[in-house]
Amino acid sequence: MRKIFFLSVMFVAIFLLSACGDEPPSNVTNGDAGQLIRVGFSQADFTESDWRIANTESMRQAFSRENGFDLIIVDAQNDPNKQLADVANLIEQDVDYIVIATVQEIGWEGVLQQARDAGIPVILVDRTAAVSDDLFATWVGADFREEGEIAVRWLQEFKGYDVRAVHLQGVMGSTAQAGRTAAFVDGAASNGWAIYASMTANWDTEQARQVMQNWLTMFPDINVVFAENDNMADGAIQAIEAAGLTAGGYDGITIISFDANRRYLQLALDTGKINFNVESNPLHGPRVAEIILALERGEAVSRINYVGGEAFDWRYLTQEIIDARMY
Ligand code: GYE
Repeated sequence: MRKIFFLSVMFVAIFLLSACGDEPPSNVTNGDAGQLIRVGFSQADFTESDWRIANTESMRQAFSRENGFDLIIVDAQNDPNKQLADVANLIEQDVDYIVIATVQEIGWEGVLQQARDAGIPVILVDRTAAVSDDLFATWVGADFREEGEIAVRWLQEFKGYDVRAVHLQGVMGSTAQAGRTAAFVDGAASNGWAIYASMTANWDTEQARQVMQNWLTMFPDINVVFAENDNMADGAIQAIEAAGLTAGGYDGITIISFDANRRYLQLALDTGKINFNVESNPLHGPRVAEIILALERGEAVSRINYVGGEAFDWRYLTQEIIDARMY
């Protein structure tokens, strides 16, 4: 059970822990030093968010030559079609393994069948793909619907039935967006909450700021922002303050966010501007490297590897908690 830093003991959120453990192993090294394992990693977008930057760095560190890997990383730049072409190119390069953080879940049947026909195992990381189980070896990621449900349970506790929300969504069709959105929409329906508007801001701060600026003119009585990542929460806060309003705390517009990047937890501790933040741990590198080495040894790996997380209520954050975090 992971530590949950908010008030009520009722909210005991037990994330499904992965077969790889919830903390990444300290070091993962390919025992066969003479033979580098060639890994092609298709990343959704190098720069889309703090989370993504931490994720890419974690993969680079885990798949180092010192650890016995030869890593090729390609950046899909959040373009689903480019990502399909990137993966097809990795197949042509005949790498030993392909790792994919999908931009979108759909459209993967063809290229993953090519990988299977080429005998290249595919590991899905962070986001998954809407394909039959035989087209990938395993998926390592968070239970995004569970993340959203944790936020909903906290909002019930904090705001009761008086929720007049707007909803900033991630890239539409990505696994994280789909899970968090589903939880919030269902939670709003069962609690009778109002969601005045939902729109994607593609995980991006500036896009979120512009969308929120418009919403503040359309809906003067907004009291909650449900932002599906920290960078969009940041943009919403900027728009709220530019309008002369207050973000966060007990009296401002309640801000809910996801990812729990260190700098946004610090913002919450210092200012209270993010009320509740659900972690989605990005440090998948060692977990995926451990899985590849297990496959190299001919070991079976579980198909689904959920990675746990924590959740942070601004009222109970401390500098010690923040300083102890890995990203
Ligand atoms: O919330 C966002 C990133 O898939 C969990 O993608 C990831 C999401 C994360 O860009 O910041």
